[in-house]
Amino acid sequence: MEIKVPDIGDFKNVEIIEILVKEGQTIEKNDPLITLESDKSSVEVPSSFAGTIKKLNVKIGDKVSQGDVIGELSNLSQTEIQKPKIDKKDVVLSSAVMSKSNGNAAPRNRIQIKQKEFYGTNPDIGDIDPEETDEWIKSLNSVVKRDGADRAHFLLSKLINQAYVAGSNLPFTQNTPYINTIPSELEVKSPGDQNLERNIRSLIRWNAATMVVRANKISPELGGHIATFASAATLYDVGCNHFWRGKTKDFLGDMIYFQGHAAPGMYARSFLEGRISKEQLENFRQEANIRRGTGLSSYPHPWLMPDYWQFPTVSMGLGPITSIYNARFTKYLENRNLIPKQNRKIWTFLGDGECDEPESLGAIGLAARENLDNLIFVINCNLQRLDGPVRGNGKIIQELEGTFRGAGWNVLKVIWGSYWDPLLKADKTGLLMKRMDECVDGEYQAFKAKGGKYVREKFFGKYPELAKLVSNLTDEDIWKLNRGGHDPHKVYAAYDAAVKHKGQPTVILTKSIKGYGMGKSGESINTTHQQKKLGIDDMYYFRDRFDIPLTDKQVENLEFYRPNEKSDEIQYLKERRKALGGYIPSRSTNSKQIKIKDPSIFESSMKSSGDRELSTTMALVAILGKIFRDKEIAPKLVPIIPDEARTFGMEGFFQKVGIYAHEGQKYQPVDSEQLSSYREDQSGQVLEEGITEAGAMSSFIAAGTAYTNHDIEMMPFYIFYSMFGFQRVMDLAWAAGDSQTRGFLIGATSGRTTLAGEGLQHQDGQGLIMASMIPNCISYDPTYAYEMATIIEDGIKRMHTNKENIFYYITALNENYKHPEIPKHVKKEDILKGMYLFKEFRKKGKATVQLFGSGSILNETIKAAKILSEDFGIDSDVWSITSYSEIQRNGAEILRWNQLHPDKKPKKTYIQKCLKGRSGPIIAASDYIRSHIDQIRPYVENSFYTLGTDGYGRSDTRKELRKFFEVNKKSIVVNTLSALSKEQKIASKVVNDAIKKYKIDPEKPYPIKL
Ligand SMILES: Cc1ncc(C[n+]2csc(CCOP(=O)(O)OP(=O)(O)O)c2C)c(N)n1
Ligand SMILES: [Mg+2]
Repeated sequence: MEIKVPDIGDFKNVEIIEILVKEGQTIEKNDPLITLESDKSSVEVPSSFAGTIKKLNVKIGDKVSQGDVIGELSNLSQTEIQKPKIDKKDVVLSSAVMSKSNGNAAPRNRIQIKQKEFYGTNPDIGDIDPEETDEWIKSLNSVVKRDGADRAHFLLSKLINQAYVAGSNLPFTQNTPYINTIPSELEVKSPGDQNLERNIRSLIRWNAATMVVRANKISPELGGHIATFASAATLYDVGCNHFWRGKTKDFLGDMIYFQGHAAPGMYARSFLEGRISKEQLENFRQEANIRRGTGLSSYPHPWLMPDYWQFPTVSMGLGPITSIYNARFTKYLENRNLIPKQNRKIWTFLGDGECDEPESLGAIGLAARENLDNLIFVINCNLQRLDGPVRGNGKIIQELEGTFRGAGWNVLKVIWGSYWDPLLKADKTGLLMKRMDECVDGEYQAFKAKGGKYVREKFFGKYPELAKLVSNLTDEDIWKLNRGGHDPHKVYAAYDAAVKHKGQPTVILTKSIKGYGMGKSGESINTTHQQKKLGIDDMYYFRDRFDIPLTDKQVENLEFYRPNEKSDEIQYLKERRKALGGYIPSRSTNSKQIKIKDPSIFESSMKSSGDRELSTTMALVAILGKIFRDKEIAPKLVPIIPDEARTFGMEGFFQKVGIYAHEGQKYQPVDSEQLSSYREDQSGQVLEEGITEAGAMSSFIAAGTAYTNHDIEMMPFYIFYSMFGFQRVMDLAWAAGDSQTRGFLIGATSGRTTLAGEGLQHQDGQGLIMASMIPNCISYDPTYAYEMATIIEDGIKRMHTNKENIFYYITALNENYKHPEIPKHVKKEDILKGMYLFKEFRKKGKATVQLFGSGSILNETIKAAKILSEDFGIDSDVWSITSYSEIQRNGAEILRWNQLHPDKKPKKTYIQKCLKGRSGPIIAASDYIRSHIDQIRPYVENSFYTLGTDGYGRSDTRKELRKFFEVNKKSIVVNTLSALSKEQKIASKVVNDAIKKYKIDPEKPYPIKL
């Protein structure tokens, strides 16, 4: 049977660049036969059948189009490539209002409320017929009692739909009343020993606060937070005692994103557990000048405490977005059968103020869409942020409820503590719920700052019925009416419901008091967030309130308290963690290294491309294609693309390895006949993120830390439009470094003059500088395929074989040109060190210069060298600068050593070694701004001239842009001549003549001003 070229889209006469099979070879269905390359991408053509290749009709270099015969296959098995089958049942129909498939519908698997005692109905002043209202409510109550909440929901949906059909414009609300979601009678009770747990919690509170106060006694510069953990202690305590499972040999562990500035609480617990010493507590926030490992980092930083913290969360918003993508990546690994399905959970703690960060809520839609029931957000709504109330005039819990329900999450509100239950039950007027609903957060904050008498007057006093309801309570009783976030029973019940919930992510909205227990100087007041010193009276109050067994003297000495090892508290604490699989937080790794078995896969990139013109992006895609052929390593590759696969010529991956989609593909793609058809698959490999750089970066972090979070080494390649990389998501890139992420960031279409038509907001002249600011990010700006291949091969070895905690930023270009073979004299290690001699243009000329070029501008430099040699008789050495930042890092390190060792023989920097004995001024040109090049200036001994693309980009052709920014061959020539004339090697007239000849306007303003 004939094998034909399938539909390859709009391309005709495409060149065959590889033949991957031989005559006589037996192949499987889908094995790649040949690789085709257009001017934008290369794509493998797979076989539609299994069989033996009888004959091949084509050779490398042939040009083919759809339908051309590639060869013949015999011994067929008749299985054709499976087109995705569409099961009609799976097709999502556009949903009617409140239908099940709508994210706004009631959450699935909601608790069945059968026997709920109803709080009183809510009288409404605007009600024109309260009797009728009452009848409806009674009917509803009886439906709930008889047939359950689902039936009630069904009837309500029907009624609402009917109202729409009848033409009513119903106001939309996402809110439920301002009460707990789980009715008290349905709460699952904690099996824990409540007294012991309270004691433990109190000790943790004490040690956490004392740690901060002590540090600030040493030096007020050190800072720290007391109020945040004080408001969240119960939330962490219940999780640690009952829910969060550590990593064991058989279980990969739950993952907890702790709220960054609540870190003192985790240290205080670890102290009781015996994992953190008193000395360490005393060294909170003092890490720099003491033995590594004895200081405690201010916030969760895996870089600083690599065996302890897993997730850097303190920059607000990063925890939420990265945890969502980590939860998704966990499902990705499970669905691809790379890790076992163990019903692991990802818990993320957020502040309510933090929810104003776009990153916090920006990806919650994805969590719902992907049915991430492994994800639980806990938002500690203490109603305050740093300066004041989060929503003084509104209610943050209600606002967040609406947002999350609207996005399709399961929402559990934990507003009121158990002391409120009898009051809610006793109130038959509905006024209590009404009052709860109508009070705004600014008022709630004041209630807790001003005491029980104030609450009686201002809250209950508004309605005589409510005042009566609490008439037998003392002011102190009223003051004790607790909030849900401080009630371990309520918190336990919500956590229990959350871990059992299926099909949706859950958010738990807890109400708490900022600075809980800090007394008059902290509790619920606006300045509490920055309170890091407590006066002695506050410390006494704290001790008494939480029954800490310390004498006045010990309190004055700010002593920590850890009960005897054999005490019930310590035993209980340890036993709980043992039962749950070990201590948390804890960071470890048991991943197996990845090794490229066959290094020859990089060899073809070392060869000349002949007459073929290609971009470094294409070279990269070809390298990835080859890695995909290594059966062992291929599954570990994670291509991450934010909707630019076609721009980068990567659409071939769609068919080849599929796009990850947890529901598979429920539709026949519009381009299903084509080779690069859009194929979604439950075990797909590509993460096609859509237009979210922050999301894609979060996926990069998730994949690049899989070695620790999932004990499996994965190789992310996140490819993006370079301008929308660091510039857009720098803080996430910084967090990637802190997280010790391993992987490749590829800044495609990079350079300010390489991307021609797109203009100011697209042309990147600074991404490389940003990359160089991250200490463990290694960046390169390669020009040729052999450089790209060398860097990637080394990167895989360093990160995934040797397990170095680094990541790469590599620029890739979309400019097509011919690629030479790796020059014989070039050592790969020099490419990696940041510079190597590309070529000498020597004819015993008048003078010699050193020309530096990088990225696409190296080609201009080479052209300039030819002109200098041929037209001006100037010799030059042309250097390919693959990484200014590597040269800089080496230079700074060596210079520092030399400065500190004045009596020793100075060491040589790498650039000094390269330029040894090579004279003449250096003219360095790049597609990046001058300061990118200037970073190596302190380590350069020759006179040094830099040409870069400073200024705003604009649309035009590459040629015009390079002329505009003065980085083309003519500018390089003129600048070289000018440098030589300054050194009196040539006459200034030569320079002036060249300026005229090349029509360069010396009076044109500096481009930065244009
Ligand atoms: C991106 C970012 N901006 C600002 C800060 C500084 N900051 C630390 S805590 C805080 C207030 C936090 O309020 P909230 O989220 O409500 O947390 P709470 O302490 O009340 O639990 C601020 C502004 C930060 N850590 N990250
Ligand atoms: Mg807050």
